[in-house]
Amino acid sequence: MQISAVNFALGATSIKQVPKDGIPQIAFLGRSNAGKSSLLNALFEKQIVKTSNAPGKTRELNFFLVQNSQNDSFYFVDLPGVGYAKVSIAMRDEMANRIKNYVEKAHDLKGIVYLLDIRHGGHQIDFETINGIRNANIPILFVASKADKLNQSELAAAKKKFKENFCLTEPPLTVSSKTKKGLPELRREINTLLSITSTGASNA
Ligand SMILES: Nc1nc2c(ncn2[C@@H]2O[C@H](COP(=O)(O)OP(=O)(O)OP(=O)(O)O)[C@@H](O)[C@H]2O)c(=O)[nH]1
Ligand SMILES: [Mg+2]
Repeated sequence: MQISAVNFALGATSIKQVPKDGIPQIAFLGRSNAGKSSLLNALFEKQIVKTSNAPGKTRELNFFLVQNSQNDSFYFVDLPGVGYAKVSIAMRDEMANRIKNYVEKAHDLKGIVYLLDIRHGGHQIDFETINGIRNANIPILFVASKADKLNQSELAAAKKKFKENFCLTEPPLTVSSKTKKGLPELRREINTLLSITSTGASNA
């Protein structure tokens, strides 16, 4: 997918505000600070999504309307990070509910890019969230982020562990928003997700 235009469309705080215009949606999910917003900026090749050193930056379901070079339209959705501890329990529950409702009810959601920091093998909240997505039959593309933080041998070991932990058939894609490593492969995999019409999964 070569992106020719991107515009912020809306920030949704409830399922009622999620677009129902038939345009396919790809959502980016993962723990807070995993690098979702940074990855979107890297894919968009412009700094349109807010990122932060402080986890918990993204609170709304942020919809970006994207056009590719063939003039097809899609939404890329920047979701709040799951399991962020430093907000009130009420706020954390509300964000978890927003995500759950979206995953279970959004008609045009074609797939979820699930991001994990390559240095972490996965936390309880990742396993719980991934089970929920699998139960909702939404295809998942597993992506290990911040690949620039490890050397080659550490990367190989981390990919193997990641594959085992999440019972994947293939190792995850590894990407870095900083060095742009893995972005061409990610674009290709997103294309594949968009072309899946029945339920199924990419590397899940
Ligand atoms: N070295 C390195 N740092 C990264 C990379 N991607 C993101 N970061 C850093 O990680 C921090 C969090 O990035 P965000 O993109 O805001 O993470 P997020 O998943 O959107 O976080 P929430 O909005 O809290 O859920 C920021 O300090 C980024 O600069 C990467 O590929 N390499
Ligand atoms: Mg974010």
